Amino acid sequence: MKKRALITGVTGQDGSYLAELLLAKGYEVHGLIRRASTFNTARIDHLYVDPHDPDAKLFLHYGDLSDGARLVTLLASINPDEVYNLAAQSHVRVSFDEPEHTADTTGTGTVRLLEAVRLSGIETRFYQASSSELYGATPPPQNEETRFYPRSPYAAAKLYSYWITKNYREAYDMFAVNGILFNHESPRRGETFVTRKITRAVAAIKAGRQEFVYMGNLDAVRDWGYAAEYVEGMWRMLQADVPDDYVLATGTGITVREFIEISFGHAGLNWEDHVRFDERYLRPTEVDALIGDPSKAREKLGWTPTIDGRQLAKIMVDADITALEHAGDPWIDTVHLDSWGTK
Ligand code: NAP
Ligand code: F7E
Repeated sequence: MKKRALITGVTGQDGSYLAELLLAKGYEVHGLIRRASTFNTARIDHLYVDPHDPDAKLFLHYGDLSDGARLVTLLASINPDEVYNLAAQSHVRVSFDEPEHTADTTGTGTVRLLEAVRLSGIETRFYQASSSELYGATPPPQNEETRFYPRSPYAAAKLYSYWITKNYREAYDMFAVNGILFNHESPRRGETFVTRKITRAVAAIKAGRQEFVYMGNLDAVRDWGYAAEYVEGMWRMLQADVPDDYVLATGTGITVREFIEISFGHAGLNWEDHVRFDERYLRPTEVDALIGDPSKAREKLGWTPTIDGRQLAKIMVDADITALEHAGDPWIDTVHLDSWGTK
């Protein structure tokens, strides 16, 4: 029997890789998309087949995590075997500017979706996109037992989502799990997250289109992994015999400065000639260091990442240089699932 999945946030970085993975596994995939005045489906356009085509396996539905009634009717009509809640206002710095909106989508949105599962009466497995930001001020290494100490409106909203997911598991015997994912990146990463901001700047500087890039705190340490590998971990969590929460991380941390050095160096540039400081990129409260311990996922799910931040910097620089050379092509992705570890 073909399985059916619903992905919220299907137009995002992770949603696009997860849709690819599930389609490759033979799933029928449904994605929630937001109505916008311009198209917002660039990351999944290569997967889309006209729904009139009998081979169509990806179906998109308008909806929003702020609209609970819509979520109930959608879930009842799709009746998915698996629900992946990836939708969120996911930018930490932006969450300080829009705390209430962030609480509504990144926090309350999760309980709307869980309630929609419960009220529609369907039997489904539920994945919640939790985050290493939950650990915030607690020093590394961080694992499933580490104390949470959120340091932003984003992290506080994700903390609510973490606990409400656990509560629905215990209260209603739902197969509902939290994937506590450390930063994961790719050539599809949103352009304002630090890695992609850096690698796009490197490509533009290399091409002579830009001279400087303005950055905030270069001392922050992050455990950067590769998004295509992390969606495999999400899927594995929903295939387990019992619902549980897992950390996904590489176990290796580097500073923003080192990511910059590697990225510029890979393109034959000296970063100190091009990187300038702008305090607007600082956060009112910063998360100094996140380095995850993925032992539990390795032992119980057999999940092992192969690409760390140093390799990612080079993969992303190459992809952005190629994208710029082919400017006009909306989406150039040099890294696919079948080439893990080869770049
Ligand atoms: P992303 O690229 O920012 O994608 C977010 C997705 O959520 C987009 O599809 C966006 O739609 C959608 N969305 C935002 N608000 C929505 C709303 N109110 N209703 C419906 N959809 C909405 O994020 P990502 O990097 O793929 O991350 C996926 C999830 O994992 C997020 O929940 C994020 O917080 C979490 N997470 C990410 C990381 C990481 O390092 N990437 C680590 C830990 C946890 P539009 O395309 O229309 O904007
Ligand atoms: O910042 C520093 C910044 O915005 C990383 C989200 O996916 O991962 C992500 O959150 C670090 C921070 O990601 C700039 O201060 C310096 O210390 O790429 P980021 P994030 O805040 O770690 C977690 C796990 C999530 O769950 C989130 O959804 O880089 N930094 N200068 C900068 N950051 C940005 N964005 N821009 C700068 O110019």
